[in-house]
Parts: sequence; C-alpha cells; structure tokens
Amino acid sequence: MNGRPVQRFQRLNSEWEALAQQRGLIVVGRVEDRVEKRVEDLVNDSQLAQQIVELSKQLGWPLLADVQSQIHFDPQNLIHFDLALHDEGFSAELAKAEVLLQFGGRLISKRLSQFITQQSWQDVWLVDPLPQRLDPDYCVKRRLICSPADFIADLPAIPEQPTWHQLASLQRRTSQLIEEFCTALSELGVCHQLAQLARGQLFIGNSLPARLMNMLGTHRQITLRVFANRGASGIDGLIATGYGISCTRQEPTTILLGDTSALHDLNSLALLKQATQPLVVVILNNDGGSIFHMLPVPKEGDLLERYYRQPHGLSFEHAAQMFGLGYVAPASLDAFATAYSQALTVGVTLIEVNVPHQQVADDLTALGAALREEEGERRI
Ligand SMILES: Cc1ncc(C[n+]2csc(CCOP(=O)(O)OP(=O)(O)O)c2C)c(N)n1
Repeated sequence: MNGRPVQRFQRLNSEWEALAQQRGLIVVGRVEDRVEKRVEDLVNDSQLAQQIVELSKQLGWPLLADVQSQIHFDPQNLIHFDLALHDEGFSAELAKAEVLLQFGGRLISKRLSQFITQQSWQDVWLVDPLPQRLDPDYCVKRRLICSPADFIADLPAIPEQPTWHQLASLQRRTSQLIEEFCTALSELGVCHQLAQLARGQLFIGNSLPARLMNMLGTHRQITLRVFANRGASGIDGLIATGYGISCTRQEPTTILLGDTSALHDLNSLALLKQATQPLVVVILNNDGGSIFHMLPVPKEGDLLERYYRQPHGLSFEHAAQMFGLGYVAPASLDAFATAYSQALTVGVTLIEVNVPHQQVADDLTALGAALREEEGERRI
C-alpha cells in the first residue's frame, strides 16, 4: 500500500472500530517487517514486535505468540498456549473469542492452527508485508499487505479496554504440569532449561526442537533473539544457518537441533572454529527421527525403523574432536545447565544430550493426557 501513512488505512477506520469492540484474539507467527531484509534490520525486530504486545494490552485481547515472533517470552504472551489447548477449560475460554487479528504466519503449533480453523469467527484479519499465502485453511476475511508496525501506527486511538478473558489463570495448571514434567535429563527438561538459560541468539532446528521450544519456554526478563528455518522445514543446512546467524552479532549464539539434522550437515562443523563469539551446538541425540513416533506413519517394526526413524547408533564426540570443538555429554539436567552456562561464556562447544528414542513421545503423551485428565494417545 502506498500513500501518506495517515491516509493509508483511513477507509478501514470504521471496520477497525467495529472489530476492536468485539472479543478478539491476537495470534503472532513469524513476523516479517520488511519485504527486503538486511541483517541490520533484524536488530529492530524485537522492538517492532513490542508494538504488538502494547496493542494486545490496549485492546485487552489475549496474545498467543509463536516462538519465532520475538515476543514469545514476553510476560503478556500466554506462553503455554500450545499445551494449554489440551485443557478443556482453557480451550472453552479461548473459544469465546469472536474475531482474530493475526500478524505473520507459519505457526509452529498445530493445535493452535486447528483451533483457528475450527472456530467460527465473525472476522479474521491477517497482517504481513509479503503477499504470499499464509492461511492454509482459508479463514482470513481481510488480508493487509503491510508491516505490523505501519498497521499499528495508523490505527485510530481507542480507549484502553478491560480484558474479556480468564486465560492467564486458566493457563496456570498447564504451566505447573510443565514444571513437573521438565525435571529430568530429557528433551523436555533440556528445552525448558535452555529457554531460561539462553543468552543472545537462539537458532532452533526443525522437527521436535522447534515444537518443544514453542511449548516449554517460560517468561524471561532478558531479550533472546530467536530464529528458525520454518517453511519447507528441511532438516538440512541447520548448522551452517546457525553459524551465519552467529556472525551477525557480538553476543553468544546457541544452535539447538536433532541428531539426524546434525548428521545432515556434519561438514558445517568445520565452519564453527571461525566463530568470534561463544557458540554452543546442543544436539538432542535420540538416535534417529523421534518425531516419527508421533506422526501418522507405521507405528512400529521395520517400516518405521528403516524408512522413517532411521536409527544410526552414532555419538558426536569424535566429530567434535575432529573439528576442534569443546565437547560435553551431561549425565543429568544439572550437569547440562552447568555445562551450557559455561559454554555461553567462551569458545565453541558441542553439547550432546543422549536420550532414549521413545522418551520424548512418552513424555509428551503423558503430559497431554495429564492435561486432558485421561489415558494417553500419541499426538503432537
Ligand atoms: C532435507 C530433509 N530431509 C528429510 C526430511 C524429513 N524429516 C523430517 S523430520 C526428520 C527427522 C529429524 O530427526 P532429528 O533431526 O534427529 O530430530 P527429531 O525428530 O529426533 O526431533 C526427517 C528425516 C526433511 N524435513 N528435510
């Protein structure tokens, strides 16, 4: 959209005023603020995303922000929404929303996408500067091709509205259960810890790492810049991407990825010696693709093992040695926290977290069942 900012959305003012008076929900995915991004532009992303936080406070609307949104860890975000959607009380309250305002797309949470598809909305607005389709289920009624910052700047002032929902207190039960399920050296435990301990930048690999980090973080005081390669969601090139990200800032970078993803890009470990800032590669080694325990593929036997999970029995210790990286394989969650905090201060370290291949699926099944207060069924 062109033209002077004050005129750009003027014809939408009455529609906006009508929308703002309803029970609304703000969902935030990956927010592209510019069509052509330069590395320097990325620096401002978290400040720009803050405007969405302020809008949600002003409207009294709940905020459900994906881990890629740069506001996921903000206290205003209902950070455990993905798992809380298992909880009937939380979902019923959320379903009282009448209108949806979404910024960006590529939502990691399948439960949130399903909720959006199933809800009968009175109106749905989607704001993103790129004209591409971000609405796989055709729910959007008004698509605004502009940056969230321009959209928000041009909104007519509305008086601050009281919040219409009890979602923050309804989410508490989920948050407590998450704490209980994240005390051991497991993929859940490590992701939960990492979301608190990480400093600087975090690049999250595809498959389970992206999903777990979207589920298990807690609100933070210190800003963390989060990156992910969502889209086709390939598990290739992740170490090289993380290294590229580390080159853009004078602060530590963490790369979190699965073992199969690490094997797909093993040669990129050779790049890491050139890092000038602390760099930590955390590999969740569950001996293959554990995501397949939770996808609609054969449930067991040769078909699952040979064609999907593909166990390899490998350890990364000698790879770290070969490429001159520090290496730790912690035996407890406390040892992980100590090794990780130390690794954030200096050098390049590969931390290998060895876990049984079934554990993450069992943990997520049990957590989901506890939230639904029923016997478990495998889902992510
Ligand atoms: C380039 C590429 N090849 C194959 C796939 C299909 N795929 C999706 S997830 C996955 C397994 C990933 O395993 P891992 O990195 O160990 O993560 P986990 O599932 O254990 O979390 C595979 C092979 C893909 N997404 N991209």
